Amino acid sequence: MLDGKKVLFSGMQATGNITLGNYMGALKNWIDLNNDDSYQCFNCVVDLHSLTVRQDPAELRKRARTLLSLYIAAGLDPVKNCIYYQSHVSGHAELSWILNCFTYMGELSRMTQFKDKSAKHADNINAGLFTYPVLMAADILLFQTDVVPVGADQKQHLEITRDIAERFNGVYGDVFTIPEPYIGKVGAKIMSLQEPDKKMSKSDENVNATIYLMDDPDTVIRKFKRAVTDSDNEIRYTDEKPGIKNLIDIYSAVTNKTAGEVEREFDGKGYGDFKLAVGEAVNSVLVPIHQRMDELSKDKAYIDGIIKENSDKANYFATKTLRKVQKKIGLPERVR
Ligand code: ATP
Ligand code: LTN
Repeated sequence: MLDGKKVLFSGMQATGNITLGNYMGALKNWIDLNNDDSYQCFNCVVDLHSLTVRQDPAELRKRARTLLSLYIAAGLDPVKNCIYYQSHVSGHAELSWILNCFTYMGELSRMTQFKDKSAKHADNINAGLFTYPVLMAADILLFQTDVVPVGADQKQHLEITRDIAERFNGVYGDVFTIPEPYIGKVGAKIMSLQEPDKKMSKSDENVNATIYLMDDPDTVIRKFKRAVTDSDNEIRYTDEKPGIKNLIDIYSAVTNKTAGEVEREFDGKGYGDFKLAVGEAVNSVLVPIHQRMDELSKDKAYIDGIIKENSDKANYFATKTLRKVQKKIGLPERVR
């Protein structure tokens, strides 16, 4: 708790272009949860995590700034929310080192994301890729976080975060708040438009598989028209029709309608009509974000101000937890 409010923490990597999956599984929930004012929110651009895959320096810097602006363009209020870069708060890396010493090799080697990413980047299986979940645990525990809104693929990382925190608290008393994941009911796992049994991913080589948040309206419509479905032309929410199920999920997430309501709305209509409706619904969300991004790109001073103010704020809270941890484990106190 912070100032009587629950703490919400979440982050996104500054790697690749943000997708509709990132928006529906994560960003949208950050915005919705903050609307009722009952949370103190920290929304981080986890640029240190991005380093686990080789990055072009100029590109990484640009993407990190675009992502931070996108948080605001999508509707996060930079006054209510602490929107900042992970690399501007050194406590993340410091706590991560300490937590590394409370994490077992065995538990890290069970992480499916590590297995997937090391298969994908076989030429660069670095130690950072392996300890990635420990840095994520540090992000979360540094702010005494109560709730972490993420997509379904991050559930395992939340579990290890809780295990590390409980292990630490077991030795030193109640130092860390034990966080809960928040995984939305709709949109927690948006699938590829081309291979609907695979998660929609930033790094998919087939650009038609992924809707990027910055795709223009015509591209969005074209990608939905080409989405892989099946041949029976019936709009029904079932695991046997993964392509249509995914499109219903996307439509539900945008319109707040249930799967049943969507089935009834499109009863008797064909896939062509439905795909067009999904594309138009998605565009109704994306177009205002594009307009706001355009405005923000012209206001460098405004974004700079947010970066400065929020990193000071995040540093203040992070340092509080870090000092407590350092004291508990026996590191020498600072002399003033
Ligand atoms: P990659 O696709 O390259 O593996 P990523 O998009 O999963 O990267 P992040 O940017 O760190 O990696 O993800 C940010 C957030 O978006 C996380 O909370 C994650 O769970 C969520 N997310 C990512 N893809 C999807 C998806 N297809 N559906 C729902 N949520 C998603
Ligand atoms: N691993 C996350 C990104 C991430 C994160 C966090 C999410 C890093 N630190 C802390 C929530 C809270 C991913 O989505 N790939």
